[in-house]
Parts: sequence; C-alpha cells; structure tokens
Amino acid sequence: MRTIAPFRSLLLLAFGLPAFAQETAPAALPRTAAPDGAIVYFLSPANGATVTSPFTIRFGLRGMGVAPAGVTNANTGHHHLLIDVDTLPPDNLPIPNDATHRHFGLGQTETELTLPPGQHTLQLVLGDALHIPHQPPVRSEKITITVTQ
Ligand SMILES: [Cu+2]
Repeated sequence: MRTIAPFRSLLLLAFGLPAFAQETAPAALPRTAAPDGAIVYFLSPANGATVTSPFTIRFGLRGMGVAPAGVTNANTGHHHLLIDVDTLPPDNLPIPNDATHRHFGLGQTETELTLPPGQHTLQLVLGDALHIPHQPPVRSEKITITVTQ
C-alpha cells in the first residue's frame, strides 16, 4: 500500500496537467521574452533594390544579441530568413525549416543567396534557442527586391 499512494498522485498529475494546459494555451510552447525596442532589419539589400544572383544579404539587429541555436542567454536569438513567404509561421511554434524558411543557427549575420529572376520578398524573424519567435516577436519589415540575370 505504501507504494500505491505515490503512484496514485502521479496518475493525478499525468491526467490533471494536460487538462489544465489545454485550458490555458492549447498547443503553445513557452515563449522567450524580447526586450522593449528590439529590432531586426536588413542592412542590405535595401527595400526595392535590384540585384543579380548570387547576392549577399546582411542582417541587422539592435537591442539584442546574436547567439547560436540552443543558447538560452537572455536577450539573444538567431536569424531566420523568410523568402517569398506570404503567411507568417505561428509565433508559438518553432519556425519551419525548409527552402523558404532558412535558419542561421550558427549565429550567422549574413548569407549569400541565389534566386530566380523576378520579384521576391524577404523578411527576417529572430528565433530563440528552440527556433520559436520571441514575445513580442522580433520581425523585420518585409522587403521586395528584383533579381535580374
Ligand atoms: Cu532557427
């Protein structure tokens, strides 16, 4: 009997907690706080610029520091570049990792990109150690560039 009582409370925990979590924030993961006034922006190219591939994109960040993915130091994050993304990914989940959502988890602050000729949009989002946008999200404006041959 001595071992059954603790087991019962474990069961209570196991079944009680998910119900509680569901009421407060369904499917939400904890967000990392961003300081007031933190901004991420494009150092280059400028909004409206015309470029030829390959071209360099430089990421700017003010009010926070860049840290590799996995590092949980306060007020840090790593860059994510959204290419031709119309619908922003959810703020409470890790940013997708695919051809249009690029992660710079080593702490890179620039990248070289090759895009097909035409108009493209670029946007930066800072992510925390687990690739989740901060609270509030630190996002750049979406810029439009034209790539020529
Ligand atoms: Cu990431």
